[in-house]
Formats: sequence, C-alpha cells, structure tokens
Amino acid sequence: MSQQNGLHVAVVGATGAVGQQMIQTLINRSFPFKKLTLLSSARSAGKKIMVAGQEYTIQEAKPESFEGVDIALFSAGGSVSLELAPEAVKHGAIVVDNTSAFRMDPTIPLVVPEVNEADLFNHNGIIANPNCSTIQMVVALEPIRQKFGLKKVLVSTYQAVSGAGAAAVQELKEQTKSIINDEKYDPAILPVKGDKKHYQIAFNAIPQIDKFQDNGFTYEEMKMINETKKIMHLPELQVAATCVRLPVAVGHSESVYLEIDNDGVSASDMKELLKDAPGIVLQDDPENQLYPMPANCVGLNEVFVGRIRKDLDADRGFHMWVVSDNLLKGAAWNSVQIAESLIRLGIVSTNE
Ligand code: NAP
Ligand code: 3JM
Repeated sequence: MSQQNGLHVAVVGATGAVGQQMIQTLINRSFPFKKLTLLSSARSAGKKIMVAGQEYTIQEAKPESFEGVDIALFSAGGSVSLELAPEAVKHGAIVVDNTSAFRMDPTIPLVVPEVNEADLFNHNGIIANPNCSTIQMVVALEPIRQKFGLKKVLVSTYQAVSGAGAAAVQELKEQTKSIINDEKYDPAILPVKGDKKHYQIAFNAIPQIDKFQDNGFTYEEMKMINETKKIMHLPELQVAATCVRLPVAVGHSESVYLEIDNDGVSASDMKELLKDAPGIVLQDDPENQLYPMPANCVGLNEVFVGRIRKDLDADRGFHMWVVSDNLLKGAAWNSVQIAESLIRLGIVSTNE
C-alpha cells in the first residue's frame, strides 16, 4: 500500500482487462508503492476509479506522464508501447511491457521469473513480459528441461476471450445471450478486431488468434514458438503451436506434447518433479477425476498441471495439460512478479 519509502508506479492501460488486474495485483501483493499513476487513452481520461478505498483519476498517457515514475507497467497495445515506453525510460523509469512490441529485440530481456530471472540484470530500461500462452507453458517446461533436457514441444491451446481484451469478453456475453434468445448478433471483435472477417465465438471454437503470417502460422503461434526459445535460452528447441480461441471468459488451457533428452523416465518421475516446481500446482489424479480446468484457476497466480502421461510410442515423449489465469500469470502477475524481482535483486531500490 502507499507509503513514504516506496516506488512511484505507473500503469499504462489502467482501464483495460490486464490493467485492472495489474492494479488489483499491486494491492494484493502489498507492492511497495508510494504513488500510483493510472494512464489510458483520452477516451477514459478523467474517469474516477477506487483503489483500496482511495479515489484515483485516470489520466491520458503522454510522454510527460512519466516524470518521477520509477516503474511503468505497460498494457495498452504495441503501438502505445513503441511510442511511450522509450519516453518513460528517458524520464528514468524501468518499463515492464506486456505487449509484443519489444519481446524479440535481442537487447531486451524477456522474462518469466521462475525460468530466467537473472536476465533482468541485462536490462536497458525496458523488460518484456511474454505472451500469456508462452508464460504458462515455459513455467511447466523449465523444471523438465533442467532435469531431463528438452528437445521438442508441440502445443495446442484452448484460449479464453479475455486475452483479446475487455471488449471481447463483452462480445462473448452478449452473443451468448442473443443466440439463446434467438436474436440477431453481429460479431465485431473476434477473432481479431483489426482483421477482415469476424466470427461467432459463443458455442464455437476459432482456430485463429492474431493475424496470419506468410508461413501459415498465426502471429500468436509464432509468439509462442519464438518466445519459448528465447526465454529458455534454447535456440535449437523444436517448437510448433496451434492456437485456438474458445468461449471461455478467463483461463487458458494447453495440451502439450514434449520430448526429453533422457531415456527411461516415467510419468511418475515427471509428476514427482512438477509437484514441487516453482509456480506450479500439480492436479493429477485420474482415479478421482482431478485435473486442471480454467474455471478453477480464475483469480489464482499459479500454473496448474495435470493429465501427465508417457507417450505410448515414443520413450522420450510425454503429454500434459497446462492451465492458468491468462490475466494473472499470463499478464498482470508476471509483470508485478518481475517488478518484485527487480527489488529483491537490488536492481531497483525502494529507498529515497
Ligand atoms: P483492453 O481491455 O482492450 O484495454 C486496452 C487498454 O489500453 C485500455 O486501458 C485503453 O484505454 C488503453 N489504451 C488504448 N489505446 C491507448 C492509447 N492510445 N494510449 C493510452 N492507452 C490506450 O486490452 P487488454 O486485454 O487489457 O490488453 C492490453 C494490451 O496488453 C494488449 O493490446 C496486449 O498488447 C497486452 N496483453 C498482453 C498479454 C500478455 O499475454 N502478456 C495479454 C493480454 C494483453 P481506454 O480505456 O482509454 O480505451
Ligand atoms: C495479446 O494492439 C496490439 O498491438 C495488441 C495485440 C495483442 C498482443 C500483442 O501482440 O501485444 C493483443 C493481445 C497480445 C500479446 O500479449 O502478445
């Protein structure tokens, strides 16, 4: 909560699906801030919101908004980050950026604290927060890489609409009501607001997240592929992804097939390893029908892993099911966790 010795924190995109969770996470974690600046576009400027019993006025994000800011958490889209993150750095802030704008820049660390926290020491002002689907997968893969080595990953995702912003959640809710009531509806947001066509998401599954690239993969799929290699420092890792949007409000699920370097590892070895791994909750008890589901993960920071099985043909192949709250570990919590790491590692000081 607000205090004398502490940091001036700015949240850019404070009215959005991710920004709202960032504010809540700062409060829940008792993050040591002495001042909180909440920024959005001109559309929401002047709007008042309550944070921990105190009223804050949303301001329009401008280059001069970052005067005196120590840490700026950005989640207002790539173009806003490209324009304003360098301005925040010029004003002396460290930026944790939630967009894809800087993630693959080799001079910018792309960090999931459970995996590559030490990369934070190499920052030049901007730290990139990976894509939501990448984050939950690498948390589950890293302990496996450390103990058994990792050669190949094939992932299919089952992603919640909140990953596409607050307006997409609204679209799912309204469309669901319309369909139930036999009323006309007009999809306008999903699969991608800026693409040519829009499709029904209620009672449907859409195999497109973000725009298609020339190689036939979508940008979301390429984010998962490229970011995984960078975060895990495994440029040679074989990775492929298929990303699918489902009519789920919050919580991404992933079916992951992986191949390790070691022979003779069993499913129980794998469960034993993941049971105590950082940031993971193992929910794997088929006899009692225990496995992770998005509805049970909402509001929780951990990555939930279950359905661990050894492949029936490949001795080094394993299958698992990985679920997490995409707005928390996938975005807001990972960003605040990075900010906490910056303090704990002495990269940022909370003293005057
Ligand atoms: P959202 O619900 O649509 O919210 C967008 C936010 O950005 C709102 O606060 C909006 O303010 C603000 N904004 C829009 N244009 C702006 C501008 N020109 N200047 C300043 N603020 C502006 O979207 P969201 O789901 O929160 O996602 C926001 C961004 O975070 C995404 O575009 C994406 O880049 C990133 N994201 C990352 C992850 C991840 O996996 N790490 C997950 C989801 C999203 P107004 O209220 O004024 O419109
Ligand atoms: C999640 O407007 C934009 O540039 C945002 C598109 C977007 C992204 C992105 O590419 O930054 C929407 C939802 C993400 C993300 O985390 O990669």
